[in-house]
Amino acid sequence: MFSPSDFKEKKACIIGLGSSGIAAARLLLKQGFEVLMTDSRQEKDISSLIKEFPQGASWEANGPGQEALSSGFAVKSPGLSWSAPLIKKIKNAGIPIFSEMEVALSFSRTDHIVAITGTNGKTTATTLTGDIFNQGLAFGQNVHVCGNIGTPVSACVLDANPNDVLVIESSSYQLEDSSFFHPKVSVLLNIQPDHLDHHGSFENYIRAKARIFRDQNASDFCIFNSLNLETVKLARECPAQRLFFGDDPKSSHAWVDGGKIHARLSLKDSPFSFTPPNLPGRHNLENAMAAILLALASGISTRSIQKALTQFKGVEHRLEEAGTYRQIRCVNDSKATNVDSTLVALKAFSDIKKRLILILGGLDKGSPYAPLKPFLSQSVKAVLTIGSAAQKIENELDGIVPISHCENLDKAVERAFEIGEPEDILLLSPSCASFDQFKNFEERGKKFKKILERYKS
Ligand code: UMA
Repeated sequence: MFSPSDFKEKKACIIGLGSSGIAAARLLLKQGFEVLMTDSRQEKDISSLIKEFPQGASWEANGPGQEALSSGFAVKSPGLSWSAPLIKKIKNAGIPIFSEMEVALSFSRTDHIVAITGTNGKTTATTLTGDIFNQGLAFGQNVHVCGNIGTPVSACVLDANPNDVLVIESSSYQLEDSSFFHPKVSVLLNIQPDHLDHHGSFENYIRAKARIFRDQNASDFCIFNSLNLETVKLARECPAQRLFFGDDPKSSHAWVDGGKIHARLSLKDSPFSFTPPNLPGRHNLENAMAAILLALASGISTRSIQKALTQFKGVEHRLEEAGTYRQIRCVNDSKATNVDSTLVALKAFSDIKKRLILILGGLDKGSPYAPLKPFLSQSVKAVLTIGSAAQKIENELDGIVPISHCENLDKAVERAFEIGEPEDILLLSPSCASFDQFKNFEERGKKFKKILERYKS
């Protein structure tokens, strides 16, 4: 466990010059540490970032150099694998390595921490949780939403006063690295195989996820999805009070019935009833059930919870309603960078028979596209392929639905409006990374929305 006093006067080596590394460097400089930032990339690949480096920190490319290997401790960015040569060399030099999140939290003045993890849905559940806290906190109290969602914990931890709440979206990478992490309320939304290249095996990925509750105690809460086998199995080893969302009112703390979410902290209690956010899909009900239980366990009033649920419009690029153009409803799910995420989207539209026009493609991630087949034949009238994965997708999905090869988003949208009819749904849910044609999935989603504007009638 990282304790700043153990490393006073020691030089900090920040590993990885992404957003986490830069924020951690800034935080440690403010705390009076000498800071060196290292990255395995060449200098030419870092030059555009230099303007973001905090004043007072030294840095090196092509690391680790001698200076890095003589540091007192190191801070690891979450995306770096423990098998990366950069990490291995620093570890082999006997330098203790801590995660960015753990180092950041060692400077926290608040212990009001809630954390959300899961393979899918964590950004939506985290955003909704932040909104609920914003509605429900007392005057003068603030909520800081951070972590995997995009703002590193290091970037906001010093802004949090002792009464404030940190709502942390926690990825398996951040959890794997944390030797100590103690949220008062945690959520395990679901676990499906993901990031196996990083973790080495599904078992390692599950062990990383389990760290969300490992350091909790009996006065804390952990929320599980009773319909997800892996989270149910993990619940057995959880030291906190366990709350389950599911579909059985007898054994669940939250469930859906008659269009309402019913939730309670004890199976003996009568439930409170809430109207869920107006968003498509069972997964969004699960995200809402988790956020409601988290809020009840944190003492937020039912009135504030309902207000936030009513106002919640979802998260940009996650099944985001992108408008209706020429009577075709358009949905931006650019965040779907893997097949599982596209499956979640297709399940959300499973009652739409043959009315979906689906844009697939981008940079292939090595997984098969075959799991999409049953949903394609049920709901999809045409697939439009883009990007470098197009050919692979066309080969694997051949014969299921008509496929048009469109190369890029512009052409795909153009084709969609050629073949689309009133009440069809155009869904961008690519199953692929975006890096072959875009900076990231956000840029891809924004481009999609921009192109759609041309079709205003
Ligand atoms: N690097 C090396 N050598 C290597 C590999 C990487 O030097 O062998 C360097 C890279 O050159 C780069 C840095 O390490 O400079 C990258 O660090 P990073 O990958 O941790 O990226 P950050 O910008 O710090 O972003 C991270 C999270 N990224 C990952 O976990 C991959 C962001 O989650 C998160 O928002 C951010 O911290 C703030 O907490 C993104 C993500 O994709 C959204 N997360 C995964 C997911 O959601 O599936 C887990």
